[in-house]
Amino acid sequence: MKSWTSRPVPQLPGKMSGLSLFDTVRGKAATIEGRAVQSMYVCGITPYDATHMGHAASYVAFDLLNRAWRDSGQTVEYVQNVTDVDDPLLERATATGVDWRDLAASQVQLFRDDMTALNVLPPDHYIGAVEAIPDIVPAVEKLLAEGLAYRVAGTEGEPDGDVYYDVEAAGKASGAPGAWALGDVSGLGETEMLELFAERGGDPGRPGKRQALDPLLWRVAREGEPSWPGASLGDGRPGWHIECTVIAQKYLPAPFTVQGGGSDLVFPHHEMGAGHAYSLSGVPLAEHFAHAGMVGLDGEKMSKSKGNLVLVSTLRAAGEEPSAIRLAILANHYRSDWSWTDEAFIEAKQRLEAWRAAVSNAREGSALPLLDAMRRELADDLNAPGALAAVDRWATETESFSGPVSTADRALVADAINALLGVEL
Ligand code: 5CA
Ligand code: ZN
Repeated sequence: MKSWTSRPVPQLPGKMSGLSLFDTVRGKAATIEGRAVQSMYVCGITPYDATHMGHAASYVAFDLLNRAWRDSGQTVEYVQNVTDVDDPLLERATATGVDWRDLAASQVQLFRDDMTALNVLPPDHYIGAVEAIPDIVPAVEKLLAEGLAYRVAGTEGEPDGDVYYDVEAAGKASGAPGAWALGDVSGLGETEMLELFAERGGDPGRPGKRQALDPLLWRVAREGEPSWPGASLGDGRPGWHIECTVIAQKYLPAPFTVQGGGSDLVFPHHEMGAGHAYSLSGVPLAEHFAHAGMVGLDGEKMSKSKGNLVLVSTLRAAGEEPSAIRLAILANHYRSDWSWTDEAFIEAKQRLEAWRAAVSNAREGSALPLLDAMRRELADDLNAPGALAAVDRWATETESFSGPVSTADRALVADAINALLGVEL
């Protein structure tokens, strides 16, 4: 699938060092080992509605990581998917009388436009679930052949042959160091897992499953639903977790450095993906799992199904500056849960104006210490609010400065804010 185009990242003198990132599996910050090439998979959108501030915040979070790695002199291989066939997409298309393909295509384009506007660096591979089906089919066949997946018999209204992942068999089969067993990624107990599984696309009550938590790998064709050739599986469409696993394994090394997404993906999505990957390859999917907090509106999680959305595209259409939207997001630590408010957006706009005014008054020698301070904050688990506070302090000092303006410092401060925070002044 076509990705989007990024604006150039300015080169800065020196580099960031000693990056640490909170790792969900370890439950604490981990030092990310330096290497020439880092690799990252960030879960993409399900394109049935426009990008809301929650999605945007999750992509801005991992964009900070991308930028931190680049600033450390490392190359980044970045892959993102689009869940361009899934129940919510098909349901929305039916409800609105739009062809599901047209709905997906239009929302993906809107997402690309939003990401470009927000200066989020694009993935090197942007892969739709549909285009990955030829790679997913043999992966599911392999799991079946190894006894880590099974077919469920049809019941009234459901045809024969849906394929499920056997979490218990997979957990027992691994056993080696670094191997996966259910709960390793999320650290959750069974009761919590069951609740979340039902909430987040799982079907714990499906008759014929060996375990309530076994996730779907392949859904055989149903009347009125799109389907693709599945070789020995029969026509059908893929489950959600196997989609991301297969795409990540195809385009990234094993294990890759960071698997990212919002915290609502910890379970079951990243848990099951880690299991699928280990079952398929015998090595872990990723070295680290990192998750962004949930963004709400008026205290409730922002979600397409609740309809309480603040859309990036609506704000853009109203003439709001993408740099201000980005600053409003960055005022919150990526791991915290927070709510979008008009007041905070007004503050972000004021901050942008204050920074612009300060940059045009930059004092000689003031830029390098600021760059150091920003790098220190961002190397510490991507502490964007800390980096913003460093620029605020610099801006306050600069405001009262009345000597000659340094063009070199002016350019370096603007470049640092652009390269590290993705905010264009
Ligand atoms: N297509 C799947 C991932 S493979 C999916 O979850 N799509 S999504 O459109 O629902 O979400 C896209 C990304 O935005 C995910 O990382 C998700 O965790 C994140 N996200 C969704 N809602 C919020 C929210 N309210 N706050 C923060 N992040 C969110
Ligand atoms: Zn995913």
